[in-house]
Amino acid sequence: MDILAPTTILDGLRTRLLGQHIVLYETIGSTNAVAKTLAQQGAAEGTMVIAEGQTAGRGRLGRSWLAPRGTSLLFSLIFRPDLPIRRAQGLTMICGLAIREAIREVTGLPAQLKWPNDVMLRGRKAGGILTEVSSHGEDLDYAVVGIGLNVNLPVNALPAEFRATSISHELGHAVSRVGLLQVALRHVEQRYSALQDGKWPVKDWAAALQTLGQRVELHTEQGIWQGLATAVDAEGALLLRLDSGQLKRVLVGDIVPQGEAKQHR
Ligand code: BT5
Repeated sequence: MDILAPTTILDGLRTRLLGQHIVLYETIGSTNAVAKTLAQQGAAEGTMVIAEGQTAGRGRLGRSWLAPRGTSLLFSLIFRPDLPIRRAQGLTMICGLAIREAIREVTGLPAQLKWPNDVMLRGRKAGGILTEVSSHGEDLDYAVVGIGLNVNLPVNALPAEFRATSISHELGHAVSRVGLLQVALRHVEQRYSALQDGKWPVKDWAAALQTLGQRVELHTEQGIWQGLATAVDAEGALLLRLDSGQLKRVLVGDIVPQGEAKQHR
């Protein structure tokens, strides 16, 4: 098992901003919760909170993120972007794209993304992204993007109904979490600086989504719909063509390939 330590992470990191200030825990409730507190207290953009284990790792909509200690990358980044709040999904997009690129670069595995926030390997979930924001009126004050990635994790350590996988499971051997993290942070930084220069990532994101063009079942708090996932709009909402022909726009939900719906939750 490789050990996460600020000195080894900083050694060869080669970013200007991201991860230059590291707050590391052996075990913490949730790195997102800590990062939000630090952001409220004025922590610098690029600050990274990272942990070997979490006791209250969170997903979206009150769900949990599970990761046996020492097996995963569990980290949260603080951003202070010049963006309206309705564009916050752009941060989820760039981080998803960067993680996908890092996995491809370091392992050669053809990682994909799944709308809205999953990192996928061979059709199974290997990682998730949780973006939490604080705003001043229409504008973002700060955003915390939390990333959980199953790196060196035996798949049977997680409940079967998660339909999860990990990098080591797909590769057949362990990889260096520090090396993967460094590459990921470099890619996030490149994409973040493009975003700050006004390059909106939705086109790249849509191209990386395995979801588009599939018939899916979409679960939302308002109900369940079936249809064809046709596109995403600029804000990252999914456009679903219902069987009735109506086009439905959804910002928050979970999408499951048809036939797998019952195993999902
Ligand atoms: C997510 O939520 O996928 C976002 C997960 C973000 C976790 C990171 S870890 C570092 C940072 N600090 C935090 O506290 N959180 C972030 P969602 O789309 O709601 O998916 C959650 C669902 O994924 C759960 O209900 C399970 O079904 C499944 N799940 C939980 N742990 C998993 C794992 N290790 N691998 C694959 N699936 C998992």
